[in-house]
Amino acid sequence: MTITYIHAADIHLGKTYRTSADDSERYEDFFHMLGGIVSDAIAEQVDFLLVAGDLFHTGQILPRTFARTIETLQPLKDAGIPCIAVEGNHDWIHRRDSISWMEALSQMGYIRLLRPSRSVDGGYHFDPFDPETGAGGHIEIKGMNIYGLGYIGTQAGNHVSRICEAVITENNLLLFHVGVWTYSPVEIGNMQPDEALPLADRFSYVALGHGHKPYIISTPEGRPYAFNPGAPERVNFGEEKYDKGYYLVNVDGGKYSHEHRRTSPRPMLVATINLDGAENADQALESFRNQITEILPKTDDERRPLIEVRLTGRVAFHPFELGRERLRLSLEEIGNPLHVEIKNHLSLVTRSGGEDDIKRSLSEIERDVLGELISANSSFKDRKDELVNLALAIRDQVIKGDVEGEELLGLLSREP
Ligand SMILES: [Mn+2]
Repeated sequence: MTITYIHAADIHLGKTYRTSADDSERYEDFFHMLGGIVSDAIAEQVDFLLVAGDLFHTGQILPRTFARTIETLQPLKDAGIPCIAVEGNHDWIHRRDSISWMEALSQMGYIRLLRPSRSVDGGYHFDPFDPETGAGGHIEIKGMNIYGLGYIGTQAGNHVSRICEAVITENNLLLFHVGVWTYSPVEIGNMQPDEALPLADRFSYVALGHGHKPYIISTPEGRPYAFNPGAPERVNFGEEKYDKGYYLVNVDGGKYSHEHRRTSPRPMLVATINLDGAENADQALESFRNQITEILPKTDDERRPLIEVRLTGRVAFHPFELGRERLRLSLEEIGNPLHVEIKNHLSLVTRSGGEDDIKRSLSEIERDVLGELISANSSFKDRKDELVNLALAIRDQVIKGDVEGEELLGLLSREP
């Protein structure tokens, strides 16, 4: 018997930029991407579609995000193709109401949300999925046993033996929102390759999600067993060089073959612009414009790019003079970006020259100012560095514009 399925992950529906005027265009990118995968699933007549976590960008989504998700998944539901999903760190962290958006989708039959139950001694149980309640941890399709595990955080590696113990069937597949260290580009939520390896004995295919870059992990004998498709869209800056796509997998008589199908994400550019030696802000701006014009890729992609610019170099004017707004206007004129982030790392050199006169960079000045303000209060004095870092982290999140107020509060309540 032949089984065909699509394995996708990290769709991040609902991501937008609150600081951009054109956020609706970006917001639609992610639905468009999922819609394309749904169309492919129908065209390929797959037996099921896997979403290995982070269907949503945040735990608390807007009602319109829920409505657009239903609309996007409707053709799949109508075609009778099950969408089997687990929760990722983004879907999960803020769940505090009695029912999550993922659970609601599962009850309504748009996804089959798999989640194990736990016994008091920490054991895992994968109860059969019940379409009536939309809950369960295990589902069987055409003789393939599919198990689902969402995000269990940094302890994932310690749980592998208990997960394997809970599975007594043959011909198994595991959906698991976790990264495997060194392969995964993210730093949190990974396990070590040797911790993951026992999964290879129990599961023919481990469908990973979490890191937005594709990778495949093999046993020491060279059998690939764990697959991470990466996010199909470019979610964050830093993903501009990753291959983007999902896996189309075919199982024929127990033999697996996979293809990483490329998707077409929005153009993204991260540019470092060196303004070293600029005498004044006008000269720096001209150099900035010339360099950006050079760097911008010549493409026939109609979609407006996402651009992050890092300014570096020592200049003879105060870095504040080259204001964000001037840079932004120039960028808009040259590159017509949908969204821009500017990081100013310029440092000031005074006229007299010499090493002693190199003034600190903008980020050092920021740290000094914040440090003075914070240590002015004697009860904060001992925690100056920690609180400066926290203030800067919150500032960065606010500028990025895609975090909830609640998530920002979470940063504040974090243990030191
Ligand atoms: Mn993700």
